[in-house]
Amino acid sequence: ENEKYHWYYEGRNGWWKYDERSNVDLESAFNSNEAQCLLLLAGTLYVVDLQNNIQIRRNDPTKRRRIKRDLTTLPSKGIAGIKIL
Ligand code: V3L
Repeated sequence: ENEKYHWYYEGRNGWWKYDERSNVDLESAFNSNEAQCLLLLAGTLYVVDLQNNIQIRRNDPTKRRRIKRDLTTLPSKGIAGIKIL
């Protein structure tokens, strides 16, 4: 699909796009007005808090990142840790 919006998580100096599967889950949770969305990212469980726009590692809540839903055309570092060259 060519969706207008995508979900992003914060990197060191810019934003990464979520992988497509996670993006679908986040869109679904967002459109259903759910408070949270649970994601399995590279074998690690994260809670995405959609009210405060943060992603939190479930087994270590000190590990958190800002997230945002923004235009798909936004310049980003890449997708889920895969860099755009
Ligand atoms: N999707 C994919 N990997 C993730 C995600 C996610 N939503 N969240 C965390 N990780 P933490 P720079 C990121 C990875 O938050 O140079 C990037 O994708 C995370 O990967 O402490 O700082 C890059 O691969 C990290 O490797 O739980 O911008 C990498 O950081 C690991 O999970 C470097 O990006 C621990 O993250």
